Amino acid sequence: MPKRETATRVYSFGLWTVMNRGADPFGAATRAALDPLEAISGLAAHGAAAFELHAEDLIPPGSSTVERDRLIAEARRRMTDTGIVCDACGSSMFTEPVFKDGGMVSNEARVRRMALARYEAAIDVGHLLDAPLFNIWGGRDGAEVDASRSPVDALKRLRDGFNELDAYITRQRYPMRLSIEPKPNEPRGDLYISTAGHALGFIATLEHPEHVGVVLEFAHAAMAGLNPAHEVAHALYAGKLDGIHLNAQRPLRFDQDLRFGGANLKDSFFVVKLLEEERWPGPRTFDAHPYRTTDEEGIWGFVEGCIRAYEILAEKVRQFHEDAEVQQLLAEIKRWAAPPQSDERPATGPGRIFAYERLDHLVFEILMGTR
Ligand code: XUL
Ligand code: MN
Repeated sequence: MPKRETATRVYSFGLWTVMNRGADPFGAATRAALDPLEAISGLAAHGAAAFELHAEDLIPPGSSTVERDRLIAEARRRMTDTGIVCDACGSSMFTEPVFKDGGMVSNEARVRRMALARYEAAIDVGHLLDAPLFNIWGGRDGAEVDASRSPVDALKRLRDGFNELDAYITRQRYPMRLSIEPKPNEPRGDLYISTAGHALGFIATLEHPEHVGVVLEFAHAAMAGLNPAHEVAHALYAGKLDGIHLNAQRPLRFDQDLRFGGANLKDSFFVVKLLEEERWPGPRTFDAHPYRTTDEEGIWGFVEGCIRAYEILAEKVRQFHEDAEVQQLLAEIKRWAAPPQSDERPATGPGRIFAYERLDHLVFEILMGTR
């Protein structure tokens, strides 16, 4: 397959992806922790032009201001040396016991305050790394016990929280947008902002909806049993796709975060097709975990594998566009979309020209490399 130019496409990884130690709910870590600074340099050396982080990935909670500043200066040095940029920042407060019943939605006012302070501190870190986006995945903002809180009250708390964070960014004059990353469940039984539709509807209720967009993750859509390309389409249509997290996820399972290309061949193709056809300019970010069986060295193969999977699928998209039979079938479909010239009724019986069966099979052949 010919190598395609990558100049205009930025690949990005969450720092947490390569720092992941292979632990799961049933088993302890299987590899040593990668230092965050090494993660930045390693990603740059293996094809990433950008990275995303939780502030805590770089700066352990409880660090002094001096330590924070040292780590930021060191990260910036790595960024200057390699050319890699930071495209988004967030906070991993969801790991901490104090936020066990939520950050912004907690029933305890003091915890909600702490959550906002924690987000604001992380926004500062993002700004110091020149991140244009602060992405919030509220991993604990959900419930198992619906009797504990009205879901409407939870949404009002989220609204107040997002409005406050937006006001903070404006007050600080940071050139930064806010985004919401929806997910249906995990770690909570149910998260309040579950899908693209939930996020877009919620954003419309904020004081400044124009400051806030969405980051959509392939696996999160798949976990909800939705078509990931259709999810992405909703955000694109609304002009609100601020980020994409690519990975893989088999249905009816826990949040697997598999390497992009590790499952969902056809759905992955259609997500790549959509991003490429729409010329979406944002970074292609991977939010996946190397398998638990992968050792420290294997992590970089995982990184290259994610990028290569995207490149191959983008090449398949190009092949789809250049395939004469595919184009002829699409042209036929288009002809029927033209305004009718007569009052002839649409035929409904057999013989209808929509050759979807063939079109779908051609996609299969292209993906299999048999065409
Ligand atoms: C969790 C998830 C997070 C966010 C960042 O499923 O996707 O890693 O992307 O907090
Ligand atoms: Mn994600």
